[in-house]
Amino acid sequence: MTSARHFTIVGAGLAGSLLATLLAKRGWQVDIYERRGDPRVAGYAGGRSINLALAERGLHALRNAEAADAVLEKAVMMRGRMVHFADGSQQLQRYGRDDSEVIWSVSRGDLNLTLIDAAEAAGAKLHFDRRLDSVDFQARTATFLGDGRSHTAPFNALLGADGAGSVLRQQMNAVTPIGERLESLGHGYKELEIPPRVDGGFSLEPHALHIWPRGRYMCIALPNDERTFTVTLFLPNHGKPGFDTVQTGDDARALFERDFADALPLIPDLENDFESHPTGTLSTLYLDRWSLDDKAVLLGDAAHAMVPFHGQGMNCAFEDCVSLARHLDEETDLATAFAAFEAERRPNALAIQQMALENYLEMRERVDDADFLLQRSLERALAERHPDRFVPRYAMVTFRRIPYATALVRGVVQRDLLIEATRGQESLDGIDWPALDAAVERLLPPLPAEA
Ligand code: FAD
Ligand code: E1W
Repeated sequence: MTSARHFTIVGAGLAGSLLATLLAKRGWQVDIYERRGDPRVAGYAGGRSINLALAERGLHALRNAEAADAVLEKAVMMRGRMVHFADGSQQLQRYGRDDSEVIWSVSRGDLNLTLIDAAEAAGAKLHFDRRLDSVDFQARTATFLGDGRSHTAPFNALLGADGAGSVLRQQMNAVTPIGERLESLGHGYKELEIPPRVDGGFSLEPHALHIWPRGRYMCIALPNDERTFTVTLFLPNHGKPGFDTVQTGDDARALFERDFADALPLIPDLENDFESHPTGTLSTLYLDRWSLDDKAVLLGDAAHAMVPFHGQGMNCAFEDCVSLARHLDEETDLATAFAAFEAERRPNALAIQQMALENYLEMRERVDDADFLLQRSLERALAERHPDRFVPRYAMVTFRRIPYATALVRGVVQRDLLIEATRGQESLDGIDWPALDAAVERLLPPLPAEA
């Protein structure tokens, strides 16, 4: 591909700043417009520490941008989920086989700062306090608002990394319908903080993602490198409990006293956190089309926002960036590159959106269920007997880079095998191993090794 290329990226969030780095490193001209102020000057908008789980797909994309080491320096390793049962007991359920199969808790603000620095160092031109307001696709101009006035800039191609509420998406849809469908989950979330202990240490096991599953709802907590945890309470919008009945700090305390008693003493500002932090909404966004000929393409949450229960929204957005950069390398014209990107990524986005929805049910009501635990123990046994064929779905999503759509299909085959083989069993003693091994070899071709 020629080097006389110019891209205008909308949004310097996680995907936008990584994409800017990847494209600028190819010697292309990149302008990136961000609604918020420069976080290096103003501090990261929001201020609170919010963290995200970074897994292999995201890490691999960061390696591509030579940003992985800087990110891992401040990350906290999470080896498994620590399940906090209603009776107060806890259990660490390892995610992977060993410490090569772990996930990382990273601060959203720090990560964004690192990527903005990387984009600038690679040669991208950053424009802060510039909110995309409208696009004239005919004239190829985009109008941004900021500093109390409007700024119109010509563009060659617009790359939309402006998040779930994408203005670029709305502007594209106004000229050619892109089949937008927003499916609300009917549950929301609230973030709360666990400070360090008085001696400065972590208040909970640091190397785990903590989960308090409670049937229709749950809490999770991820560690921050400054020894705090960010707790996220997920609740239905309506019901008992629900955000319509749990409204005040006192209501929240009563809920925690009843259902999250071991977490309550760790959250000293529960009432204030609950009342002062906004309640987040959760939805899945489906689009029929992500691109508009050679003029614009969407990626990340702007194209496929998902519910957060697999911890893959950012990981998937980062994978989008690597894919788009590769298609721009490989195809000679932009329209073909955008179409090829969309054809590759849309089925995979759909697959992880579905798996993320399924994981909410699994997290909140199944991690403490006996049938489920027996299936998981058979799953571990089969994974050991057939390491190249039987890879648990969670591991395919989290520790591998095979397409999400492949993980979804193989996951269905594996789940059916597990259900069938454990039907009526109380332990693994009665398993017909030769028959099961034969079924695995028949139904699950070996997965290719990953470089
Ligand atoms: P964003 O990060 O939202 O970035 C969009 C950027 O565009 C922002 O900087 C915004 O200011 C800017 N912008 C918006 N509008 C305009 C405009 N009009 N003009 C200019 N700029 C604009 N993912 C994981 O992988 N792991 C997790 O553990 C995880 N946990 C999550 C927990 C919760 C509660 C939620 C809600 C999400 C979680 N996610 C997680 C998902 C993850 O946050 C998103 O998938 C990810 O942020 C998407 O990146 P993005 O760059 O597409 O969008
Ligand atoms: C992860 C917000 C969030 C982020 C996550 C995960 C979960 C539950 C949530 C999925 C998981 C890391 N998960 N954890 N344990 N089993 N599945 O793996 O990111 Cl709610």
